[in-house]
Amino acid sequence: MARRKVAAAKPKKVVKRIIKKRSVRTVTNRPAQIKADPKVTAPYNNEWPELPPPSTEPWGQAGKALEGVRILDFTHVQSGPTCTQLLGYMGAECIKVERPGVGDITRGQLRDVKGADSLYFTMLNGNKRSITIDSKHPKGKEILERLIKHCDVLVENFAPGALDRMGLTWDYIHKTNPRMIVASVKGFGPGPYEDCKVYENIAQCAGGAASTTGFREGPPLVTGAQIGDSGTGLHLAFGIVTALYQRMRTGRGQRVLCAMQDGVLNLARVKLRDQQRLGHGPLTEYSQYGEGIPFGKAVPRAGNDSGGGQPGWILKCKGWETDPDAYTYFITQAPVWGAICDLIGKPEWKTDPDYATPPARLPRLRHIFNTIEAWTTTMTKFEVMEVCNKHDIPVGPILSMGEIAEDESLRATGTVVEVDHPIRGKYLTVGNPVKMSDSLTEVRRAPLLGEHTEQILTEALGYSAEEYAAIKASGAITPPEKKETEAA
Ligand code: CAO
Repeated sequence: MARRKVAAAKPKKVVKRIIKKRSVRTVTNRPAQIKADPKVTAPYNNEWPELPPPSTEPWGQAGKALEGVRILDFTHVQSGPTCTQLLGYMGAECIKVERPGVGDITRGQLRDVKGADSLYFTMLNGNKRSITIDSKHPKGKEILERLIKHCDVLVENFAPGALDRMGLTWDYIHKTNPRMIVASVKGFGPGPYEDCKVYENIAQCAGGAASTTGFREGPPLVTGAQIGDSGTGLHLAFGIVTALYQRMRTGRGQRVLCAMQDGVLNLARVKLRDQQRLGHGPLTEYSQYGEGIPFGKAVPRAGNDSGGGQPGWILKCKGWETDPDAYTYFITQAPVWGAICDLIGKPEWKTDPDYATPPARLPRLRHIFNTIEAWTTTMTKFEVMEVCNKHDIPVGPILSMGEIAEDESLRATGTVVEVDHPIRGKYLTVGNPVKMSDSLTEVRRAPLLGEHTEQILTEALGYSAEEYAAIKASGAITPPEKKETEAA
């Protein structure tokens, strides 16, 4: 709106140029009939007349963001399931296909309650229905064909080539349903490693995160945040939603590929930034610089140094001797340096040329943080937070998972959600980290193996009761009969 007003105030020639420039950037693929109607004076961008008028429903009651989108969820372990769970949180209908009798391998991994699906599985597969299908059985293939026609997106993270070996090649899928989007997570993109199987930590290593994590004197470290799996799942979800948006114009699906190496590198991009900066001199904000230790050819591990331009470090707080998480992250942000000096009892540092400016402080960071730590150890991490916040000093307590599980505000916002499960009972899961004012998230428990097989076959895919009975008898949706010796 504001941009339009500015354009209207300019002389005609200039206006023309602005419109031309803008159309090149945003309107390239728009069908010819979609043109702004000069008669329409609605106070919104009316270059999209195919959109309905703005809803007058109360916020949150106009449906969910991805309502109507059907996902054929062929995912397992972590990366793929994170992606489809997020789409499910946004309102997409997720049909999870699992191998009869076996299911997603994580159902049985790291089990804490005997006979119940693990938290590994239940925390990654909420808001989905489960159907068991043997994808290599002829009848199973027939059901999958119906599912491909029924759904909008197929999401998978099998080992390279596994989907093709099931007969579900891109050509076959595209021919069967040209609107279908096929989204995949693989360990590596095309290249020397494309056929490799990959798990989380391999991706953290190959994506550059591990070599830049940890302490200089120690080995490379992986992080607890699952940036390879959940991080790539998140990237894939973004790709899928974008492909759905493009499909509105083109009418056709496309392939979306997220390699875990690429996803990790995307999250570690500031380290590739530093790699290039190294060519122009030492990385002055790294503590190593202040300690007079020369840099090598590649970005070193920087311990708890802040990744940005404002130096930071993890400091002990009261109780650190017995509580492994009694620490705070402390950032000596330049604009609040004066307040920091006053709080820690060093007002003279505000004018001392050795401490007054950020460049002067760089070679003394270790001493500065030791001095601040002498102050933070007199308070708990929460007291440090309270005192510093009053002065706009950026600090953050190191929260343990125990503290996060109990955090009332995270529960209130739906970031941590308690879910009830028929076998394991109540468990905590992470809800939707993305909050939308008009698409509210309901978190539903993970399905039991094959819980919705009959429902999906008969209600969604239209098989009659007789056909369902025949499918069941064929062995396509049930575990293979155990041989006598196996059963014994
Ligand atoms: N019916 C019949 N067969 C099925 C089936 C079904 N419903 N679902 C799966 N299968 C089969 C597959 O077709 C495959 O068989 P073939 O190898 O004979 O073609 C087989 O099960 C195993 O699939 P897989 O190779 O993907 O599984 P794996 O346990 O050996 O490997 C993993 C797991 C994660 C290493 C691999 O899938 C992978 O590299 N995926 C891509 C990267 C990724 O997502 N990694 C992150 C995982 S989370 O840490």
